[in-house]
Amino acid sequence: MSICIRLPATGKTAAGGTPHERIIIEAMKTFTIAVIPGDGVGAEVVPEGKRVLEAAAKRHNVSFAFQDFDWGAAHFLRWGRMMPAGAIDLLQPCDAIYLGAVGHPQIPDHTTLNGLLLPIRRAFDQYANVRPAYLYPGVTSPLAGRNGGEIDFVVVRENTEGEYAQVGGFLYTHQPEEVAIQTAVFTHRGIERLMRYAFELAVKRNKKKRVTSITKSNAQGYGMVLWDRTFFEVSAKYPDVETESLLVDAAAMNFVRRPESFDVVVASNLFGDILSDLGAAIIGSMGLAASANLDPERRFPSMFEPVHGSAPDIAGKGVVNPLAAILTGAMMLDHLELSAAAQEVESAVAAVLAEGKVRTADLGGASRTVEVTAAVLEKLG
Ligand code: GGG
Repeated sequence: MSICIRLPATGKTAAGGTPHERIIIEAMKTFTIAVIPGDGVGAEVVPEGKRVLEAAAKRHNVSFAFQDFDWGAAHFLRWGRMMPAGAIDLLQPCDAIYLGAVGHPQIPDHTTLNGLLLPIRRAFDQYANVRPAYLYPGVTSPLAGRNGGEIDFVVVRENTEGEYAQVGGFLYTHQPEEVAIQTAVFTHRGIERLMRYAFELAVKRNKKKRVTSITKSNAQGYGMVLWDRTFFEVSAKYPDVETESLLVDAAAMNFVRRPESFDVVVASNLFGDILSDLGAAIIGSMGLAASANLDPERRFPSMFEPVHGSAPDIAGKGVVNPLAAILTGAMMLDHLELSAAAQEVESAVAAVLAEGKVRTADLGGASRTVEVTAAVLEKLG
């Protein structure tokens, strides 16, 4: 069994008597990272991400103590649970969690998701799911006439309540009159803190300074009405940030028709999940979509995962694109306040994509997973 141990922070130790003998030892800061490769291609992309993280850390005099947890579908098939009963306690002391993917053809998707991913997001109050959509120079968007850098927005998805609250149940199970009730839960506290995060992000990005709120209040007259009201309430505190409120259906159209107009897009759990996949598609590949499940208050470890799933159709073949996991690692570096290292990883990925020589099949190439990582490591220097 692995255990996360929080290691001491950076310190300086002075030793020796004479100035000649006095050696200043910089104790290297070590971050403990819980690693859950999970299922399918998760087990292939996570080792690649770790290699890049280690190389980036070395350049900045920090290190990572990775604690691997073999949870996921294989654990479920053996023990009947995606992760053990005390899993949350084991993860809690870690500085961050690095996750691959969950999902297995022999296990219902609601079992895998509700057995691992969703409970971790909720237990650690990772209420902001941040999913950037950036069209890298050298990558072809399926949208005609879009050049590198022209699509550049971030979907901020509510991550602990809304349509994923798991409130409901079945009546008359497996009978012709069966009823399933699935209740969405929207709280003012939950929406307000997410909206504040989205507005702060628009200010920090300092690009278009625009927040687009995704709603469906024309049809959903309670939860989405509270959503809209809270959006306008928070927006009043940010007079320098432009606002827009779009019905989710109109937003889906506009992701295709005018993606360049978006900066920060704030959405409920379900709408954010769907729109961020569309975001991944228009930037050229799901294999480039990174994400962070953040507890912005840093009370608990945040979790970093590529947006893609376990992709059983290509798992085990060594051909999956590792760049989503690598860019996810860069988001983790940024969260750990290693922003220079994060920037270097991002630039290395951008350089590989701009060059266009090494790329996996999802981007029209024939390179293998490890070749892409090698190219990123070479650019990293
Ligand atoms: N990268 C983690 C993973 O396997 N995601 C697949 C998935 O379906 N996620 C749903 C969600 O993000 O709520």
